[in-house]
Amino acid sequence: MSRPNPTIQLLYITKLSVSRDFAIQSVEEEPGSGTEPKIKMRVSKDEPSAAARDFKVLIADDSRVYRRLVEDTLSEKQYTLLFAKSGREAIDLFSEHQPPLVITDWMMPDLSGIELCEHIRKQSRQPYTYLIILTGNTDKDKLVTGLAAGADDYLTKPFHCEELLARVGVGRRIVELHRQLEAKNLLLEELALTDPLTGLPNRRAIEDWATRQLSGAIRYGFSFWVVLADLDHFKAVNDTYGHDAGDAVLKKFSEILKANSRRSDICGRIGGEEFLFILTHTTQDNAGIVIERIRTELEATRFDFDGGSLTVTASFGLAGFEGSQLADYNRLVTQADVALYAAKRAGRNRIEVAATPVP
Ligand code: GH3
Ligand code: MG
Ligand code: MG
Repeated sequence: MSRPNPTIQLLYITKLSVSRDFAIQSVEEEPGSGTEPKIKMRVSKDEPSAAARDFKVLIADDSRVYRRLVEDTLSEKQYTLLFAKSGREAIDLFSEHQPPLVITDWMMPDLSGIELCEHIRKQSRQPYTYLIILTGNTDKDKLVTGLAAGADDYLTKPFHCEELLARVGVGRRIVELHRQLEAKNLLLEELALTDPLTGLPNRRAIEDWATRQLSGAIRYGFSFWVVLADLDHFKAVNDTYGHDAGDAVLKKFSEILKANSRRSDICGRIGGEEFLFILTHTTQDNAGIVIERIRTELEATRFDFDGGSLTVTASFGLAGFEGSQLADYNRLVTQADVALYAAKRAGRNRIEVAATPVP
């Protein structure tokens, strides 16, 4: 089959029989020709990219003609296209598919493009949605209103197909930049909440988690236990075997802690050789059994280094409650700390339970 001549052609369409080999360049109303638009077409030169296929574009327009014109323009990039004949339909499709780019008409029977933009912006969803208003209205005031409603770009009908493609391309670039930024922010957030040596949550992460869990424990009456653990005579490990040996001990203790904590619990390193472990939905006796298991596992672990081999122990302080109680996270940590130092004073390598009841 021979391909159409790539030079610009003019033709009238009545049944929207636009060939996929063409990309629409502009649309003009022919005077006296009713609703039949006159379109200029030219052959697409671009190859579709694989990434484009994963990029969803929602087109909201009550005009069948314009939906089709936008479809034919964008189809050469092989974006995944979604079509809405009304504002309501656009909202439904948007909620269902969360497309990163929306091209909307201004005037639609039920909801205007402006209202659609405002609706999408109100959702303040992540990642970013790039909004293009495509309208017959050339009034500059309307452009300002559209941008103020949250649109990123404004294009007037009849559109130049290369311009629409280029502007959609800009939108895609912006959306991809937003995605990269969000991914980096997520990573930074994760790093800010992680102890780099052990990969465990750090003090801040535990505090965030614990504060939320504690309010659940208070409201729903489930148990909440705070365990503070501190390695015994750890300074001597560093002094005798070096800092790397000390780090290896810290990592091993982290592994033991993690292996003994349920997914619904949290354990982390809060600094130096101090660790925090929080258990919920368990009795004091069972919390004690878990901590005892951790204590004996560490005690039984032999660390071999160039300079020799050693065993390390840890002391533990436990504070918390079973049943409905009013409690404060920092107070519980302080109580666990007091219990921990009682364990240190009593000879180390042991567990002490906070004596004072939680007020
Ligand atoms: P105690 O039984 O009373 O807890 O004695 P300790 O020696 O464990 O306690 P101390 O607070 O005197 O010493 C803590 C040591 O932990 C000192 C420091 O060198 C070491 N330390 C803190 N952070 C790190 C770390 O990230 N890596 C290594 N290797 N050592 C650390
Ligand atoms: Mg110590
Ligand atoms: Mg210490």
